[in-house]
Amino acid sequence: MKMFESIKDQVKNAKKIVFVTGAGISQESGIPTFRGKDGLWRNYDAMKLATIDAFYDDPKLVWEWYNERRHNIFSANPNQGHKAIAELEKFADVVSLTQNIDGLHQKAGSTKVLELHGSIVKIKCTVCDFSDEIMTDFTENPPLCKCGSILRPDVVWFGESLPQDVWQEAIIHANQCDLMIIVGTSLVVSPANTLPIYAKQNNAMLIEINPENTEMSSEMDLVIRNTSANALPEFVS
Ligand code: BJW
Ligand code: ZN
Repeated sequence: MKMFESIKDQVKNAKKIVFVTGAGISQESGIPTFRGKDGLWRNYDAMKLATIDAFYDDPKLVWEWYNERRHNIFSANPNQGHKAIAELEKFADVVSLTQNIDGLHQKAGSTKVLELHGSIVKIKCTVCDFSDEIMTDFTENPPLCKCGSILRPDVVWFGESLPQDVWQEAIIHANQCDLMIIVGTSLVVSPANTLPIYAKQNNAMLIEINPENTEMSSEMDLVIRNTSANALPEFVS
């Protein structure tokens, strides 16, 4: 197919490729997205649960949400989309900037992954500087730190800053790339949705892979209206 030949050429000729990924890339691994019909959990709006206020109002409820998601994520496998990106990393300069906390890029074999919004396995204390990784469930909800304060998932909620070192590094990669491929994100959440703007400043080509229109579809050089597990393998085949 001619269209895919030209994409393959773009990929082959690119000096540095940056992927910006969101929940949609893991949808075909059975992990729900945040918005649209998927964005409900027990009738709660996922967007309202992903805030520090929701956590302090009802930490038990927010922990139940993360516990369920952690179970789902641990039993999930990377799909053809994650695998294609990992494959591409073997023969091109590829960095993945992900908003996802599910670790599926790494599980697929990607090694250059920056997690902008934290990770489902990480926890930290709401008061002291304790942090850790969890592989099994806590016996108590909400779990408590040795200092007596409540532990929280080490993820980035609305109104919170992204980890500054990770964010600064992400901007550098976005500034340097000549091809940015934006996959499975609605691009409504800042500051992650500014990454394509940094790339554009370097005259990078922007490709979007998403079955639906997004906030920035009109800014893209090319839009592929397909799912990521269908579209991404074409980039490496
Ligand atoms: C497929 C597919 C398939 C489906 N294949 N595609 C007013 C008050 C306070 C703050 C703000 C405000 N106005 C703006 C802000 C800033 C705020 C923000 O952007 N809000 C907007 C919603 C308006 N941002 C922040 O607060 C950020 N911090 C910040 O700005 O710090 C500075 C600051 C400090 C203090 C005050 C104000 C600013 C932090 C944002 C943190 C976002 N956190 C979450 C939760 C992470 C942890 C967790 O996972 O639980 O991150 S929310 C959620 O949204 C999650 C996601 O990473 C993120 C993005 O969602 P994503 O990935 O795009 O998913 P969806 O569901 O939206 O889209 C899926 C897409 O996939 C769709 O397009 C589908 O079509 C597509 N798709 N199947 C390919 N098979
Ligand atoms: Zn503590």
